[in-house]
Amino acid sequence: MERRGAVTFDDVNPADGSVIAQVCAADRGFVDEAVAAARIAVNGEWGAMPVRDRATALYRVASAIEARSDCFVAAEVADTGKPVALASRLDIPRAAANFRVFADLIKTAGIEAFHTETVLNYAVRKPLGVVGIITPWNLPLLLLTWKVAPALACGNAVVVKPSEETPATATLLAGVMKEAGIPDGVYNVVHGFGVGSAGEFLSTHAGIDAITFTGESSTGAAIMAAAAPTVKPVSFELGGKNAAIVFADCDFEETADGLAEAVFLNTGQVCLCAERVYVEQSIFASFVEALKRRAAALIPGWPMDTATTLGPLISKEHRSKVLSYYDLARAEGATVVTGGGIPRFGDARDQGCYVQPTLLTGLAEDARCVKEEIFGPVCHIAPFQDEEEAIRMANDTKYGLAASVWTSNLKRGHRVAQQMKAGIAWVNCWFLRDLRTPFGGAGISGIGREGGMHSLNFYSELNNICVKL
Ligand code: NAD
Ligand code: 6OD
Repeated sequence: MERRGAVTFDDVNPADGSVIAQVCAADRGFVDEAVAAARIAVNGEWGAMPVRDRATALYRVASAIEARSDCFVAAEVADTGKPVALASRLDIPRAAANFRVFADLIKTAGIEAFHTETVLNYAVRKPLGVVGIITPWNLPLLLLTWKVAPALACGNAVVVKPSEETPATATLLAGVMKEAGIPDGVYNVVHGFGVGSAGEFLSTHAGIDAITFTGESSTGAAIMAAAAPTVKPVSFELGGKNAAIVFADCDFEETADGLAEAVFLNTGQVCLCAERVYVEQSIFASFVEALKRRAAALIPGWPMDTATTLGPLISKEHRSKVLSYYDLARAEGATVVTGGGIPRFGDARDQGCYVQPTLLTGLAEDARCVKEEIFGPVCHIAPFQDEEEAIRMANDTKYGLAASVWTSNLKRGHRVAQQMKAGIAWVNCWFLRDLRTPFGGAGISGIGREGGMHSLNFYSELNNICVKL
């Protein structure tokens, strides 16, 4: 169902500040209608559909995304300003993969059973009901489908609220759902903002059975409070201030390449990006130089140019935040190794949201720029003397999302990775994701785990049946 005539807001292309669409903001009544439609779907054909048929429907969704890949890529690039090469390689293929992986998994997911001489206990998996899904702007379709796919696999219906910055691909997905034969009411999109808008209407709604959210830690706290009166289960994937530890025995060039990606991919707007890089003293100076060379090699440009490797930030507001941290870093005594400002193009991109990739050194470990998530193409690089000091500095954070360890000593790789306070710790790699593995954060980086069976368990009601034999 589409609603016209409501309040609208601008969808802005961050590459040049142009307005690319008007988006209808859902009012409370529209959210009510979406939740009601979802309830009918979950209580009807969809909720009752045999698992094999549901999985087949999800495979059709994956194929339909792939068939319309160019359209999804163009929409994602226009909304986010991310390089077309990145959206084509990561965002859109991963969206299709999310549906395939969870379709595979639901078909093969077993149940728990405990059998004694006198009693048989076994669990049955039922849909939770109507799931509210609230997502951010950095990897819009990837992160949305990471939640939609397992929720649908478990027989739920969903009401999704994509970020106000990136409404396009969630909307296109509705067309794909229809094409793929997903019944009406199973996938519903409401657009808008947080407080006093669709985000709040959803998280406080009595007809929503669970909320799954990806975004800032402070937003997670607000949603948790809003969801508390109706006792909704919540799953939160929140912010990070991720550390990388580089030992002198690492493969130098491979590590510098890996770290350049970990710091600058998606203009640093990936929750898993490394914003704190700790380098063993003996290679510190040469490693800083190696990262500086890689920062200089990035190509800021028009997002649809296949040569572009660095797009703009998402919005003017976010750029002001990132630039305020560049200024704060100077005030806190940082050496700006490279960057620290805004690039000039001499064309419409000067109306966009670009910033220079930036490397900082020389900050104290308690500096705000070392403690607070910036979410831009920037990191602070600090030297360490030994393994113990590196682990202590890496773990000195309220966050706990991701970490990476770079060393050719695998024994040390395992040892250090296992001591990281982080939902995921990579050894000699970054952002390699097996979708069946647990994903989530420690500390203020999240609540719960999604991925593989962890997702299926969150999106299901497990009922235990106890039979006296
Ligand atoms: P955000 O928290 O500002 O917004 C995320 C979503 O929440 C948006 O749809 C927004 O409209 C909505 N929202 C905002 N306030 C709300 C409220 N009070 N009630 C209900 N909904 C509300 O985050 P963002 O700026 O879109 O994304 C960047 C943040 O997301 C960073 O902190 C980043 O680390 C985090 N993130 C985390 C992960 C992860 O997997 N852990 C992944 C991506 C992004
Ligand atoms: O790969 C994923 O499943 C995932 N949730 C990635 C999160 C990236 C954060 O920006």
